[in-house]
Amino acid sequence: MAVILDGKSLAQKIKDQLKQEVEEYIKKGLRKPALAVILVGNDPASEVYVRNKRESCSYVGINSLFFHLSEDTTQEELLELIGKLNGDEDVDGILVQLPLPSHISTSEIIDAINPKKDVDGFHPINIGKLATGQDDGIIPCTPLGIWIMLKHYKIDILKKDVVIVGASNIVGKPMSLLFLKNEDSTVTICHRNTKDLAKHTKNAEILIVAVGKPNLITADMVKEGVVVIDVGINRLENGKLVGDTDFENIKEKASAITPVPGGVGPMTVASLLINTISIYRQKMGFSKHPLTEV
Ligand code: L34
Repeated sequence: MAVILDGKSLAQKIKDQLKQEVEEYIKKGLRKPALAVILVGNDPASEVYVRNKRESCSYVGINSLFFHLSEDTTQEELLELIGKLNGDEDVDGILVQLPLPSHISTSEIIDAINPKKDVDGFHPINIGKLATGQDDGIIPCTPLGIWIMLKHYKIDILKKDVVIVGASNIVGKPMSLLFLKNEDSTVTICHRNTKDLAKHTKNAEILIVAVGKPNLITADMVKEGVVVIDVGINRLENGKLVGDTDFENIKEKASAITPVPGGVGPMTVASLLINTISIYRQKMGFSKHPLTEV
């Protein structure tokens, strides 16, 4: 039976640690760290994620400034807001929750965020730094959260065969760059045009799945002892939340697996807090946050 990688309780531990840390800054007479959160439209899943993020900010003592814009906001209006926040000394991080409505260009919006305030680490400068091993960039929250979880559970990645299913800019690609960073692991990335998905997943010692399809990965597609990180969050018609993998059957075969909910999701939120505080620390003249060390 697999060890269940409990992202929820690990995220809570991290939040408790960050809360203490922020109290120390306040005692020193510094202002609170501040994160601007922009949500365009009313996607119900995005509303849940943004609510979780803002509640977590408030718990640790990060000031979250919330900009909830209507679905018909123009790209120009959004760019204008980002420009203002870029220039605001008291705003440490800027987060634009994705996906954006289709009339707005996601890449033009991400490009407009000051890379130093890009808490999501999606800006080409930050992705480029991650790709070239420059340590002063910002690492995207989901990959960072997964990384911290693997370290916490002492899951060795050195020389492992890692298979990532899903090649998105926000999870699959940056995740692969993290595993490649010190030539730790051998990484395979699968995507919608992969010819024989099972051939690759059966080879995985660490399997990361970030697609958004319930039951995409079944027990026959993994090998005994695999570590499974399920990034998918799918709401079924009966309201149940499931990942991309057949948790019940795979847990009999895997050595470790993340649950959904309570796995990667809370770690993404915890990493957002870490990145915000790390930016703030650098601004205040401290070193970058130790939890961002990879
Ligand atoms: N800009 N957009 C930007 N940054 C991000 O880092 C994200 N992501 C993804 C979607 N869009 C983004 C998130 O915030 C996914 N994501 C995210 C955040 C939080 C949770 C899941 C995904 C989360 O809290 N999950 C809970 C359950 C939530 C529920 O009840 O629906 C969990 O336990 O998995």
